[in-house]
Amino acid sequence: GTGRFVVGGNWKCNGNTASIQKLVQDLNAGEITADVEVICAPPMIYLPRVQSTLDRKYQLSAQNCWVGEGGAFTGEVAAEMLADNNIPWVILGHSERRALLGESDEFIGQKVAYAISKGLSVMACIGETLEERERGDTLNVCRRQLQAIVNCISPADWAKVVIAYEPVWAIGTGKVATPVEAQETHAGIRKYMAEAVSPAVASAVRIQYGGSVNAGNCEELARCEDIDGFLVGGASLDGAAFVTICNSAR
Ligand code: G2H
Repeated sequence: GTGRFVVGGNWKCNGNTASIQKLVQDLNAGEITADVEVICAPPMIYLPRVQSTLDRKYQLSAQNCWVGEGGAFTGEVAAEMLADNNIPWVILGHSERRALLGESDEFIGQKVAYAISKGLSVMACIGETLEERERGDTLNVCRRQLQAIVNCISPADWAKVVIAYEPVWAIGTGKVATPVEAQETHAGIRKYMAEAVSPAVASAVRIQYGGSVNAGNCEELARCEDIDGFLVGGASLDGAAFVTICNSAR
C-alpha cells in the first residue's frame, strides 16, 4: 500500500482498571520513532477512560459495532455512537467474532459499509483456518471474505479501509506465518483487489498482517513488500513490546 505503515493493538476482552492504567502509562512513556500510524483498541467499556488518558500519538478503535442504526439491539453499540464519541476506527470481521458469534461474510460486508457511512475507518479482518490452508484454499477464502465487502462499498470507500490478513491458525497460537507465507498471501490479496475493485485501490490499500506478531518477529515481517502494518493481539497488552512492534515500520 502507498499509505503510512499502520499498526493496531487489539486488546480483545482483556484487562481491568488497574492493568489498563498501567498499559496506558507504558504506552505514553514509549517513543514512537518510526513513520507509523498507531491505533489502540481497548474493550468498549474502557474506551472513554483510555481516550482521556492515552497520549494523542495513538488513535483509538472499537473492536466491533452494530450492523446498522442503533435501536432495539440489546447489548450492541452503533457506529454513530462511536463517531459521536470521537472514536475514529473500528475493527470488523475478526475471526473470533466470525467463529464464536457466527458473523457471516455478508453481515461483515454490511457492517463495514454502515461504519464507513458514519465516518469511521475500518480494520477489516480476513483469513483462513488451518483446514482451509491445508486444502489449498487460502486465497479462495480471502477472496470470498473480501468480495462480501466489495459488494457493499464503493471503490472510493476503500480509502477508509485497512485490510487485516489474519490466518486463523496463527492467532494467539504463537505460530506466526513465515514472512514468505505472509508475503505470498498479501500479494494474492492485492492482486485480487486489482481485479475486484481497481489497480489504483489495490496499490493504495494497506494490508496488515495479524497472528502472533511479537517484538521478536515483527522486523522480518515488516520488510515484506506487501505487508503495510500489523494487527497485534497478545503483544499489544505489553506496552514496551507494542512500541517495539510499532517502530519496526519500514
Ligand atoms: C489476531 C491477533 C490480533 P494475536 O487475532 O488481532 O492476535 O496477536 O494474539 O495472535
